[in-house]
Amino acid sequence: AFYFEEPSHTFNEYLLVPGYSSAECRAENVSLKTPLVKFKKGEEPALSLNIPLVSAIMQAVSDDNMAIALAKEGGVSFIYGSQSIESQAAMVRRVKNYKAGFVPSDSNLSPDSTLKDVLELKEKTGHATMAVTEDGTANGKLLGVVTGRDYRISRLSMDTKVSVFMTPFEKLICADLGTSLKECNDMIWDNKLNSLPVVDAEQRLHYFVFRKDYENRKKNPNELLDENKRYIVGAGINTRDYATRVPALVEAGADVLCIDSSEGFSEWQKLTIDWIRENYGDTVKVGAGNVVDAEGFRFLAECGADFVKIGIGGGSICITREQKGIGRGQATATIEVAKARDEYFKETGIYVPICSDGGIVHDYHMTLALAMGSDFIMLGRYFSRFDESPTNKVQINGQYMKEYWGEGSARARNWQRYDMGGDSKLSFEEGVDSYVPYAGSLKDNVGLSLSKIKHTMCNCGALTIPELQQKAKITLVSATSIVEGGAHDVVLKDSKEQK
Ligand code: MZP
Repeated sequence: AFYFEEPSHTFNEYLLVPGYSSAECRAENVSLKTPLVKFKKGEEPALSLNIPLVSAIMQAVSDDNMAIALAKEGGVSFIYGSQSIESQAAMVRRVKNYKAGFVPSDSNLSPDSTLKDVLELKEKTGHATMAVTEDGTANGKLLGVVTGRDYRISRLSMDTKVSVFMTPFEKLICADLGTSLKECNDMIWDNKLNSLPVVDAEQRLHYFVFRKDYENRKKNPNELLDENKRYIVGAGINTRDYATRVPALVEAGADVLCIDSSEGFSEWQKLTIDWIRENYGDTVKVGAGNVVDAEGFRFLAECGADFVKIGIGGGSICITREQKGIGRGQATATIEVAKARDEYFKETGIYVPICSDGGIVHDYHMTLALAMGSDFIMLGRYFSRFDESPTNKVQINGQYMKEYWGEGSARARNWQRYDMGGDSKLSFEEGVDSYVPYAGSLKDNVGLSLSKIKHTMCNCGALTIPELQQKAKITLVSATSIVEGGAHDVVLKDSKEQK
C-alpha cells in the first residue's frame, strides 16, 4: 500500500495569519470574481462567477427557486439531478424564463398568463397557492406566484405587498392592504391568523392586489446574467443516463453541467465527458468529480473536465467515511489538488478551476478554502437553512428548522451518485436525513458571509482571490488553541452557561 506521509486535516484545524494591509485594502475594493470553467493562458473563461459560491447538487438544496436567488447574488446553483429528466429540465427552463418583474411558477405559465391560469394550474398540480396580478383581478397580467408545495414564498420579493393570502390549509386570509409577503409568511408560521378575517373562497379572484414594489426592486450589482439578460444556471448529471439527460438540459438552457458523483476518479466519468465532447465539442461546459488527490485531478483534467470538484466524506450529512472507510480531510485534499491544478497549468497553459465541495461549517472556512487554492466553493448545509431552499420549515422544541438530507440517504435514493456499474439501486446508505436551524433569507446570510470573507482578505492584504491564494499565510493550530479561539473562561449572558 501507499502511505501518505502527513495526516489529512479539516478546515477547522487551520487559521490565517494576517499579512500587511495597505490603506487600499478595504472591503469595498475587494473583487470576488472567479472562473467557473477552464480557460487558456491569456484568455478569459467562458463563464465566471461574481461570488465564489455554488449550491450543492442536492434535492434539499438546489431547485429553480434557489437558483434564481443565488444568481441574483452572483453565484450559481446546480439543479439536482436525482429527479426525472423532464422535471429537472423544467426547473432549468424556469430559471432561464425568469425576468425581473415576472416569474412564472411553471413552464406552462407565460407573461401573458392570468390569475385564472394559475388557479387552473393549482387545481391540476396542487402547487401554486397565490398569485399577484397587475390590477388585482383574475384577468390582470400575472406578476408572480407563491408556490405551495411546502408553503414557501418563492416567486416574489418578500417586500411585495398583498392584501389577501392563502394559508397552507387553503384558507384565504384578508390582511390589511399593504401587508408584505414576509409579514404574511410570519403570520402563518407564528399562527397569528385567528384575528384576521377569512375571505370566502368564491371571492378569491377579486382580492389579489399588489403594489408595484416588486418592479421597483433594487438591482444587485453582482447579479449573474448571461446573454439575453437571463440568469446563469447549472445542472447535475450522472454517468448512466447522460445520453438523454444532457440533450434535455442543454435544450432547456443549462449554462453548465456537473457530473455528480461521490467518487469521480473513474472510467465512468471519462465515458460521460467523451460522449459530451463527441456530441457537443466544447460548447457544453461540464465539471467532474469528486476527487481528493493530485492523481484524481490530473485524470479528470486530462479527460477534458471544465472544472474539478474536491471532497469525499466531508459533507455534513455524509457517512461515507464510516460506511466505506474512504475519504480525506477536506483542507488537505484542497491543498493537494490546488498544487496539481497549478502544475497542470504550468505544463499545458490550461487553467482548470477547482471547487472545494462540502464540509464548510463556519464562514471563515470559506476564506480558508479559497486561500488554499479553491476557485469556488460548493455548499449544501449552508444553503439548506435559507427561505429559498426547497425543504419544509418545521418547528422543533420551539425552534424553526429546515429539513436537510443527503443524496445517499434512503430518502433521496440517488443511487446514480454512488454508481460503480451493476444493479440500479442504492446498496446501502451513505447519507443521513436531518434538520438544520432555519437561518432566514439567502440574501442576508450570503451578504454577511461575503462581508466576512472580504474583511479577512483585507487582513491578508489581498483584493482578489488569486492575490489571496498567493499572499495567504496559513498555520495549523493545536486542539488547545481551537478552544482559545472561541469565547472562553467567561459566563455568557445569553446562555448562563460557563464557557
Ligand atoms: P455540506 O455543505 O452539507 O457539508 O456538504 C454538501 C456536499 O456533501 C454535497 O455537495 C455533496 O458533495 C455531498 N453529499 C451530498 N449527499 C451526500 C450523502 O448523502 C453527500 N452522503 O456526501
